[in-house]
Amino acid sequence: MRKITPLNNGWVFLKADLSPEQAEAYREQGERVSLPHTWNALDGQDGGNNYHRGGCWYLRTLTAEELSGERVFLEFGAAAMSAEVRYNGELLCRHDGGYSAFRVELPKTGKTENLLAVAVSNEDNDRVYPQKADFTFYGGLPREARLIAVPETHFELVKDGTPGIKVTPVVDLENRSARVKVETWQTGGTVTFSLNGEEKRAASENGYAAADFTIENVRLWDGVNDPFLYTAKATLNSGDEISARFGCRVFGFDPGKGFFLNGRPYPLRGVSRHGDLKGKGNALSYEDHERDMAILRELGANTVRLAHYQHAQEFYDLCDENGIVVWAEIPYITMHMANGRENTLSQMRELITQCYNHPSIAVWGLSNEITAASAVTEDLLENHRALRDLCRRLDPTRKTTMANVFMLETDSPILDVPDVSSYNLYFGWYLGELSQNDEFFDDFHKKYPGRVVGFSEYGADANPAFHSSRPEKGDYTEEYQALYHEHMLDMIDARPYLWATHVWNLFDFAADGRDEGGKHGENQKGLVTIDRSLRKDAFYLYKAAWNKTEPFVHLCGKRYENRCEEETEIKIYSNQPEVTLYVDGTPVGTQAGRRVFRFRVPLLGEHLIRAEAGGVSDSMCIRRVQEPDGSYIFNKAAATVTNWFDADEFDPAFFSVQDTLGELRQHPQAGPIIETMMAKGAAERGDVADVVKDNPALQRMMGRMTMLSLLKQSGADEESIKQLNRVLQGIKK
Ligand code: GCB
Repeated sequence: MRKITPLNNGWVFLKADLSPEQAEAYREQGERVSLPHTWNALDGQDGGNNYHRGGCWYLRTLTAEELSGERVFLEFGAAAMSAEVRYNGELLCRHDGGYSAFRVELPKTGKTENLLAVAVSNEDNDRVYPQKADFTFYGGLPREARLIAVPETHFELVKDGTPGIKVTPVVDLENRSARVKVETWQTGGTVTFSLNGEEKRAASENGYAAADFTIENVRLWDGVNDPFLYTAKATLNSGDEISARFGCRVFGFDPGKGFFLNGRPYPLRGVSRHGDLKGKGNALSYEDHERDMAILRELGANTVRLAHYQHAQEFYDLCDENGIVVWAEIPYITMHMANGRENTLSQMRELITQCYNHPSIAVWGLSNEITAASAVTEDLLENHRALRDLCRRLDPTRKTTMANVFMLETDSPILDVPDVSSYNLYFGWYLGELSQNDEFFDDFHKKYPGRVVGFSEYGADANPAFHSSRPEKGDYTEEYQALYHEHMLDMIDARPYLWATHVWNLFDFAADGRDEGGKHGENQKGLVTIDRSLRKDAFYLYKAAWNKTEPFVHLCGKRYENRCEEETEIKIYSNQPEVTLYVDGTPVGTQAGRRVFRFRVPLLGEHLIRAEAGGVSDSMCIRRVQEPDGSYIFNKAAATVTNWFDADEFDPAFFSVQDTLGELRQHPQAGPIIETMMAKGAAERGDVADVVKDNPALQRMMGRMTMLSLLKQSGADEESIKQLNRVLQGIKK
């Protein structure tokens, strides 16, 4: 029998980069903590990009009682980012990579008290990913730790954090049967395998044993419809026993028709998730994971991209149980490091070894936006090929993919590396117009009809404190985020060949380097806030599209109470075919439609608005005010610029900031003015501007943006915009 002893309590934490001797000496002065723990729960979420990145120590005494058993192994669910484990002063192991599990055997000492001292560091370096990315690199022991005591003859525990058992089902859809291979690794002995009421025995040979089973009338793991799980068990005559849940399913990819589950089209439509939470960092409890899954289910998504690293096993388990198809990946992100190849390979080995049995996982992600801050060099290509080949060797049953940054040219050789492609596009948020997303995929699909392509990221930041009746890109309003996603949903609906689409992101998450949209240290592209307390309007748009089980109706703009207009738009999201609107108790109209319902309502004073659909209702209170409510506006300078242009203060026969960069550049007089200005801007913006400058795709795209929107995006103030406009108004078209 195995004995599992949780080691979550009784740790001492020292927030200092000490020598092992010092750590032991200062032990009494440390802080008492329990796991999961991160030292960046607060400073990693408050902005300023100044959270503690360095070495710290965790110490704990292991008693003879805890250590009882023939062979005892220590397990960490994760140690972020690098760790050295010492036991009674002796170095037992090192581990690089902050998101995967690892185990090490504890030598027998015979002592009643044994000191476990773990040095953990999230200090920056040029070897271990991630080093450059848009999220906080929390340091600590953010998952559980355990002791696993096993008999002398036992299943493998150490190699790449393996569960010791590997289950490979091959499904024959026509005959409704599955052949299942169960493999184990152990120190010796005879293994008894059991599955679906059948038992088979195999002697361990060179530490390996396997058995084949056939399941007739197999019940499929059928996504959200019926995520049925089987269990395979392996027992050694010594009494050591392990098991793995698995599912029988067939994933398919078609360049023209998208994703298939069990032989039928099953468009993957969902969201990405980062594993952190307000005030807790990435030290999440099981209840936190469960709540995230409940929100994902409420939304009605059938897929999740678990970005940008290996998530907790509990969450993959929840995906298995709930039928959510998963994109799993390693943190090979943003910037390729010449010294990082070994680490990408070890993180991928661990991801696949530890997650292989999860039926929910469909693809292994090689990297994310790796060319955002790196050129496509031979070294980078080789690194990707090595990763892909490793994936194929360890898991020939699954496809590889990668998330490309939008400025990567579609004929780049890197697109040939993974089995299926995917792009992250932010047209309509960082750059460009919404319709450029549509065009991008149309062009890609036309040019590469044989390539499977997906949409791995898209999103727009929204701070639910900000509102506008005339939402626009860059204003951080809840209304612009909603409009943005309305466009994207339609765009995606019209392109069923997209094998998967993932909203960036289900939740706001910590990115300590960010300071924007009225929040410090947060990326606000979530459909739900980082504390999970508030679902933004856009959340309900997706719920209207995806949730087929729970009738609901949602009034948008609940937080936009004070409105300075004679007539206002009342927008409703619902998964019902018909919606009725009531103002102050009186029905004002019924509309048939799909997802989005819009009504115009005169605003006289304070009004109680209620929407009813399919037996459910939602209500809110809004009121007419004389002056715009300043607390709703984030970028006050940009807001006045818009008003100023509304007054038509320009002569269309002459150039203005309303013209596109492309048009202005072509004119002999306007062109040089704009070039000088852009060069100055680029010099101030460093790296990113350099990438933009050298990228023809980006240049083409920017050429189609108006000067005004480029200026606003770069944060130009009202006076400089007016100044340029005055100059341009002096140049005849
Ligand atoms: C991306 C990255 C993601 C960022 C996101 C953003 O493309 O892959 O990590 O958080 O953009 O919000 O800018």
